[in-house]
Amino acid sequence: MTEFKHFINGEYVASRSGKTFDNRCPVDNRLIGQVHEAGRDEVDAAVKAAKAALKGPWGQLTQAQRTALLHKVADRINERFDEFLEAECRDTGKPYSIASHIDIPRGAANFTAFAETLANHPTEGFRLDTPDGKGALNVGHRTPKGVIAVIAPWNLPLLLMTWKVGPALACGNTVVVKPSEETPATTTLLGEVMNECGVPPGVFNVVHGFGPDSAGEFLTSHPLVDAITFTGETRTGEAIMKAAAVGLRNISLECGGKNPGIVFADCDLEKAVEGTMRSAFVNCGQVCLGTERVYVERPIFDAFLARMKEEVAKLKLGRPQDPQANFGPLVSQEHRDKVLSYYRLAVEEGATVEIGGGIPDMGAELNDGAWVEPTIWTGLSDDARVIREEIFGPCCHIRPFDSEEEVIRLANDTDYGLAAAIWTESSSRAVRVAEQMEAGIVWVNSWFLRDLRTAFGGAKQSGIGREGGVHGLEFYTELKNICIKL
Ligand code: NAD
Ligand code: 6OD
Repeated sequence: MTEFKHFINGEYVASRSGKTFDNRCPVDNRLIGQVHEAGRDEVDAAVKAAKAALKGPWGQLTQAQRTALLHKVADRINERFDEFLEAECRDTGKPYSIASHIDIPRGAANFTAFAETLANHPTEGFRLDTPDGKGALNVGHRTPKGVIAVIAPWNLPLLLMTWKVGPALACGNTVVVKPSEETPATTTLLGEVMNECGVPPGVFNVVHGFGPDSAGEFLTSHPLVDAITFTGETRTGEAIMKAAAVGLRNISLECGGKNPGIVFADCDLEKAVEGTMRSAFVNCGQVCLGTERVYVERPIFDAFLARMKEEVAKLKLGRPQDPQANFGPLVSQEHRDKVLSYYRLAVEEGATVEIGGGIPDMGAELNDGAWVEPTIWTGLSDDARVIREEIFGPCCHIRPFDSEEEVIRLANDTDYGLAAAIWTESSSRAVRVAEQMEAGIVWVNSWFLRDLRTAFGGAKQSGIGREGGVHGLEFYTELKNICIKL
């Protein structure tokens, strides 16, 4: 059993109140750890340590020194790869085969990519004509925003936390991270790495706990926090936005999605099936960019559905360590209850269950885990709740369409606007349709193909702001204009 403590000012500390909560493994629901729950005192200590560190040795580092330090952090994560992998898979139940390709390498790459991008970003300059003919020079100068609160979710714990900590530190800020209550392990482990690499105390802090009336709320409402970056549900984003309004703190919100996949009859069918399988079922469907609504042009509808069912039947459920396994449990019993409630609702709303729809029999040792069957539905109406609400599970609805105009309307008929995937061999159609998607990210003949230099974020209720590449600079730095009269 592991004890997860807060990481404040370079040291692991217990909650003064002694309050802890259980950490369970979703593979079999066994108790694997006790997590200390931060009260206002621990959050206050973490924020004050982060504030003080801005003025300490961290604040004196040159950009080159910071870049070198962040490379060291990435290298150390890679050196301790197996520990991170084991910790992440124990918390989430996801297969090693997935976490070793996605979660851990990206968890490290987030430090190097942003250190390099930001180190090589030019500043803006304008020469202004003045009446005396001598002119003036305007120079943009960026400074760190200050203390950044990072509120992270459980689906890709290390990846999505470092996706924010990487650019925050690259820009010279300090951070207080609140990982999800479901997945405390890799964020806690990162504290050790920071110390091993010589990152000064107070630069990276971690407080554990829940959202409302717990660490999340105490952190986002702390007056010394200068900006809040959040990934999670849209409703939580609304609560955080309200907290940030006090003191006019900046926010970056990466929230939910109900993403469409559009499969045109002129696609490469096998590519479309392979990509849609990943977008609906990888990480047990717990990816914000995942496809829960699939629209298929009528001439290939039957063939596409048949191939998807064949591929779903081949998914291999199993323990994280099983090299053959490519499908794990959901993150928790609580999330399973939510996903299963949608499985029941789909039937009540008139869906045909094409495959799945229930709980698999995993055998005596695993039956207490948060397992659900990968599921495909057809036959729902466009206003069904299952079509409109984010489920965040391994399931999708497949519906035929007859024209480009119709499918664009259907794809955009949602409160969300995170991502879309388009499958077609016609490049002009791909561009035409992509340009009309009301979404922050559109993939053509691919899905979750990431280039960290690009803008990432959602439209409509999927979020506010863009991170990635230099786009994060707007959030993670304060831009000052210096005007020099010549
Ligand atoms: P969640 O909103 O329940 O929790 C996210 C984090 O917010 C957790 O650390 C939680 O403790 C904290 N939190 C909850 N209430 C809070 C409050 N009032 N104040 C401060 N903190 C609070 O989300 P989740 O269930 O962990 O993650 C799944 C959701 O995240 C899905 O909706 C998914 O689409 C979304 N998501 C979005 C992206 C993206 O990039 N757009 C990426 C991953 C996940
Ligand atoms: O790849 C990323 O940078 C990113 N933010 C992915 C988000 C995945 C959502 O579950």
